Amino acid sequence: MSVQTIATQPIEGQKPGTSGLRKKTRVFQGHHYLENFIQSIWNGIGGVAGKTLVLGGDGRHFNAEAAQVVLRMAAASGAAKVIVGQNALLSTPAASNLIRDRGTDGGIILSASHNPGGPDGDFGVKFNTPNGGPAPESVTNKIFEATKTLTEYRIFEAQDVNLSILGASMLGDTEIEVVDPVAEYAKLMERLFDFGAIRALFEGGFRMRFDAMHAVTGPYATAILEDRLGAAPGTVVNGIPLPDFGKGHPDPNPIWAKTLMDEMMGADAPDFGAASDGDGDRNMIVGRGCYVTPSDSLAVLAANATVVPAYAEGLKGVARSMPTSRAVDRVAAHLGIDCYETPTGWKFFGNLLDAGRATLCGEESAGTGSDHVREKDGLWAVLFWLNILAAKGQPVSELMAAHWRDFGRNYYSRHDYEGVDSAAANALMDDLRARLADLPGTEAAGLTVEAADEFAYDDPVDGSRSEGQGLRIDLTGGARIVLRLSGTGTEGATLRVYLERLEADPDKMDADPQEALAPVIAAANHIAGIADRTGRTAPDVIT
Ligand code: G16
Repeated sequence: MSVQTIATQPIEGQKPGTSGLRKKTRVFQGHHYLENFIQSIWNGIGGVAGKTLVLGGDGRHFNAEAAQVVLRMAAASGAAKVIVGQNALLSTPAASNLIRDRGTDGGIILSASHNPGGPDGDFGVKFNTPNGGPAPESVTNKIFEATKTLTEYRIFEAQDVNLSILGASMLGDTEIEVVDPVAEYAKLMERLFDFGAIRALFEGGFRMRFDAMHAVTGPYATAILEDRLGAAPGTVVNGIPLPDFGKGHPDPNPIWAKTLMDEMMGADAPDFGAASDGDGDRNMIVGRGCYVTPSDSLAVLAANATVVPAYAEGLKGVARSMPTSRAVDRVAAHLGIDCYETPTGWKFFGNLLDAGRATLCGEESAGTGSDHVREKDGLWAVLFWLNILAAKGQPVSELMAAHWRDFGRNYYSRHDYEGVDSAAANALMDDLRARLADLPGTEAAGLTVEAADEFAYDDPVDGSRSEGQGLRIDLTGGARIVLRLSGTGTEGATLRVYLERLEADPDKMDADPQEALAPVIAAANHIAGIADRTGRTAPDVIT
């Protein structure tokens, strides 16, 4: 066993996006590609000599091979210890928990989240800091700078470490500890929620379906829902993680979790349905005949938080990403707590959570979480819902109807135009940005523009400023359009159009969201010229 120093040169485009570096799997498998990026992480964070790291991934194609590379590179650069999930598996929230629980210097998560996997799918690498959260821009910028000047990387020449057996071994002078990926996380969930009440709910005949989408959450969901909480065997479906996610798209939304949606909308549907994504940080919540948008889910969790033991004392504050609907703002106002609006990307919540300004955070992109870890957490959100349902004894549809009666309903939808020519997408955004100042007072599809700007965020904790975070257009009657380009895609550009309208009339709260939002959709097309600019007459994905 010896340390090899391999000459290399910078590879273009290794710029971390919304959540780490995501590329086609074949790109990551290219000559030096992964090694260059890992060495750049080490260089960007001031080296790993003497440090302890956590390592795990979502089990997608290339996960196992990449984990061995990371271990050999950590050992070659003098890491004291790496704590690895068995078989290189760790959900993103479980990794965040381990980083915090063990007081480590951070961790590497191998995942492209909800993006499809397999040789023709996507792969990704993200670095999380010692607080357990995704590296903030100040750190990812340093990593990106390091990719541009790299001339060599260091790697240990050694056999693969056996990651199937729990326990410690040595790789050179670096200790490798293989841990059960589920155990610590399950204990954390048991501390947060009223497991007794949830168990009693299942004992009473409550039926649930959890679609793990052949991604990392399967073992977690089976261990917690079926083994510990007594949900009927078979509650968890698609529970075995597969490298290609069973050829599915592990994105828990009504489009990609269609089988679950069909079951929940059908005759004899279970009481409650849920799904999680590739790396277990996203969630979808659906009741019998009633889909709950992620924005509404955040609002409901905030409104009912005190039924959960961990939040019984109340919330310090809440936070949502800017494009997320403003449903939670209304709850926060009612509770008299602060509501923060951050750019898209979980990393922006980290400072608020660390500083004790926010307890719950959420995003329209199916992410919800709290200060228990520093990542969004799919299964946590599901358990939170179960805890509320157990305490309230109401079906999801009734709970939602009551919530809307109390707070109003923020009709909400996101329209995605995928694989758009990057130049055309940028031109659309540039042109709209240039016209923002002239929009207030103009009319579109019968709605008047009240305000328009480009969102910039001043972090109230560290004072850093993040600009260019999406174009927002406020319309009459509490309606809003937001446009931004996705930072997680790997092909062309994805234009996201977020649409929202507040309905305060209790008699109009049962409409189909696309119909309720029709004027806002028309206004968005008119103002941004989407069809002309992109050549698309309809979005590829509507959620
Ligand atoms: C990541 C980020 C989220 C973000 C989502 C979508 O989620 O952590 O904060 O909302 O991507 O980002 P974009 O709109 O730029 O594609 P995940 O679950 O993919 O890690």
